[in-house]
Amino acid sequence: MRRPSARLSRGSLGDQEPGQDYRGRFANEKDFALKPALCVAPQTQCYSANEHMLVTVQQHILQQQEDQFPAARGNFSSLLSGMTLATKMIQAKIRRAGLADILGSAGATNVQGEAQQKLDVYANQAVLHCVGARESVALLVSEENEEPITIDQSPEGKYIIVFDPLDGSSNIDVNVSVGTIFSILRRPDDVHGESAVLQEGWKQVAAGYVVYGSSTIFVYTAGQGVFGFTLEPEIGAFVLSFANMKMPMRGNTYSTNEAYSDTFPDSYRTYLNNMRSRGYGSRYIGSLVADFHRILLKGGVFLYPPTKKNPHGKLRLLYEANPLAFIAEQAGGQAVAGSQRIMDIKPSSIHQRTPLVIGSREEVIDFHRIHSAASVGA
Ligand code: FDP
Repeated sequence: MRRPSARLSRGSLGDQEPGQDYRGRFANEKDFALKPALCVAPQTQCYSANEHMLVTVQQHILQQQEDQFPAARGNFSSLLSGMTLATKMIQAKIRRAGLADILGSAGATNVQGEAQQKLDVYANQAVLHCVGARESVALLVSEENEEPITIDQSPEGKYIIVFDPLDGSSNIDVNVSVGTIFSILRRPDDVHGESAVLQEGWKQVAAGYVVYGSSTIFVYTAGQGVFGFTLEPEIGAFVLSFANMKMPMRGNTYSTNEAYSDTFPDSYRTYLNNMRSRGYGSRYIGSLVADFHRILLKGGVFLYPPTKKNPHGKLRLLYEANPLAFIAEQAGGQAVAGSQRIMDIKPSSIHQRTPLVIGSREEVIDFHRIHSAASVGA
């Protein structure tokens, strides 16, 4: 793939990105000090878009890096700006669903054996096009492609982008929120191809998602807190709207496909019964990004347990569970698969599935306690 020169101004994140120190830790509670103009709060702060004080995602990344990594070369921020461009293209298509011929099946199945929607195909092409052309990309891994796509095997190819271009795509045709999820890994020296991608989640350099809902929101972490940006349609830019996001320690809802609960392992059923007996409500959209976004803002827990149909869980470790786990932990929450921290799982294949329990810290601790007791008793 031919790439245009994409170097950004000095001060953006390049070789010295954060995100390398998550081994063995559940929650990273580090607060990140931004310049006063951005105003950090101990709790998530909502910004009303004030035209005199707009902070775009690009400005925000540059400002973070200027403070922390003054010698950085800009490759990393260029990657993130490739992602934001792709997601703006995707959201523009989604907003025209029903007007243009973009709803329905594309007539093929993807590597997961799932029917590909036309928008799945478009979203995949948009990310491949926008991110693949950026300098420093070594490999791209998409839910929609069986094999990793090699972009640059030279030492300049430093980063691996792993993504689900359109998550929750079975909801597209019925006007329910969908999303894009991505994770950025550093390519280990002299390692190429699939084995370069098979890294534990704690090695992620950055992760994020976009939820195409009543508004379009971009949420990301580079290991220094979680920040949310709302697409301002008038100017076509993602504008800072949630600074230093923190997930509430508890919520009052759980989110799972209860239709499968008869086939959940006992510990998951015990945990659900426990929450019901404490008066919890249920909220399940069936679009992971949308369900997670609600939990990030309001607290609670999302579960996709092993089921009879999917004994290893349904969700994908590398481009669904890991990026959301990184964001959850950075916001003070947790993410586990049974008794194991999601970000400690060593992947054995790029499309590996995993069970997932993710959400507020206290909720996941409750689950972990019940699950561990069941394992000891078994
Ligand atoms: P979808 O199949 O519509 O793409 O991983 C994909 C996903 O949606 C998640 O977004 C969602 O949380 C989950 O699957 C829904 O699965 P169920 O239909 O089995 O509940």
